[in-house]
Amino acid sequence: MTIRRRTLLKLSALAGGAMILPDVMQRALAASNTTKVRHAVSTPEGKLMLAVYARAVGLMMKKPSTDPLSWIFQWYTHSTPEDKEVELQKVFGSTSSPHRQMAETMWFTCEPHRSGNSDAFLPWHRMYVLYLEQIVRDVSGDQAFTLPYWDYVGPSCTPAGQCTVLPEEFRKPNHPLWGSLYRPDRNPGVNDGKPVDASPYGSPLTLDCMKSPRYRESGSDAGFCANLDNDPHGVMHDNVGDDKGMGVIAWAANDPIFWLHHCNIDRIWASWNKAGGLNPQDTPFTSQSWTFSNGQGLPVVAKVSDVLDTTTLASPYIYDSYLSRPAGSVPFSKPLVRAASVHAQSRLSSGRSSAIALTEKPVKIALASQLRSTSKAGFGNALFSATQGETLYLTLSDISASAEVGNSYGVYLNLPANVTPTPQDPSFVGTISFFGVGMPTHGGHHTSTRDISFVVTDIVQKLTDAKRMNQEPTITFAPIGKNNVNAKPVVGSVSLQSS
Ligand SMILES: [Cu+2]
Repeated sequence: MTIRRRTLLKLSALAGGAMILPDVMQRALAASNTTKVRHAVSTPEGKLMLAVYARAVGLMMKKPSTDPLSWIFQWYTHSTPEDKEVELQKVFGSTSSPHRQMAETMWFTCEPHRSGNSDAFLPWHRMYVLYLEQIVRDVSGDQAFTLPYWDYVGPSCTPAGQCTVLPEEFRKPNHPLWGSLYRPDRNPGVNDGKPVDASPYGSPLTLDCMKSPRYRESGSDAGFCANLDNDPHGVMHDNVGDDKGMGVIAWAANDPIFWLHHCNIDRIWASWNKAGGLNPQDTPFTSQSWTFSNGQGLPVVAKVSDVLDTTTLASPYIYDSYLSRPAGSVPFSKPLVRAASVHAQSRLSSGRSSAIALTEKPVKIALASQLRSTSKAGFGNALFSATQGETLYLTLSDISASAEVGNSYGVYLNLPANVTPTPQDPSFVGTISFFGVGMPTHGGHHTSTRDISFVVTDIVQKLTDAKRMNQEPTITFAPIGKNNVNAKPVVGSVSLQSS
């Protein structure tokens, strides 16, 4: 103590009377609003945080469901397993209380999936994770806690081949500490340590969403937010959970891995911003707000404009590492997309609708184009000479379902008839996740649709070189895992465009 006081006096003298505190003391004084660091769960720091999380989850699971700090209350904030009114009645009966009022306001507010307000996907989940993190701090009594993230994609994903294995702490049902992180409702093999992206239940996780230069849909590009919502977000949900777990909206947030997954989704957003991606600034977007519970169980209203930058929040945070955009990314500097020139499009067949119904078997459709390919050059070369170095997009619009599908579909370009669809095939383009598509909205039967896009310039080049692009293209949709046959998954339209 003496030493510290002396140091302080000396520093004050040096600064000519101005108060300068040694770093240690400054940090102590500013503890409440110091920038905190979120760590990968695979690091020693991340493991320490995971132990705090596991203890807090166990405590939250013991709290009554009427308590905003309980596990169920937080899970239901995302979505209720049954109709919201039914669940409110089950938990609160017909009595009115401040907590019931909070539940009425907060439950089932996963805005993007509930209403189809897809731009809100990232800010709503940033808030959801942020307040859960505060609750864990208060429930555990550890104010230094930060939520670890599951680093399952990208070059920092380590150890190679193992980073898509569900961390072992989530797979120990009878362990006194880690048991709270276990859930049985996961796809076959996931709780045995099989990589979640492996066939037949899993699909590859990518950072292809970061190739998008805009947050929102723009021309042929469905935008960073919608593409991220699909892959790796939705694909990971489908990879991990079954229809009483991560695979469907209603149950997803009951699995403790949900939060580490969404922490990584938040990191991908922060990484895209760091690389130069701009968030929308219009008032209809930035003024949206939702209610959450703080660490004391009191309601707080969070506004989108407050959470667009993690470093300027009331409780700022950064990540221990960020991701770079993958090869083939569309430059941010590229001017806003003009009316895209359409080169191939799924054509109305004899019926009135061009919608493509997906089934439990692979479905193949042909794209029709006005582009005339000479037999010598082939379609691929004709396409390249017509588009002159522009980016080629495969855009899937109006993806819908009449109920939650519970799995994904692999998308293939010009897959030869005799070839079995696997993600290792050069025709593999990416994955459509139906996570969150086909969920009935609260109080109604409306289902939201989704648009997604893939940058396919490199794939078209590879297929052209391999002479797989000689004819007008075909698209194959192959199911991954087991789907809900009653869900009627549909892709409204498909187009291959340049912009
Ligand atoms: Cu999610």
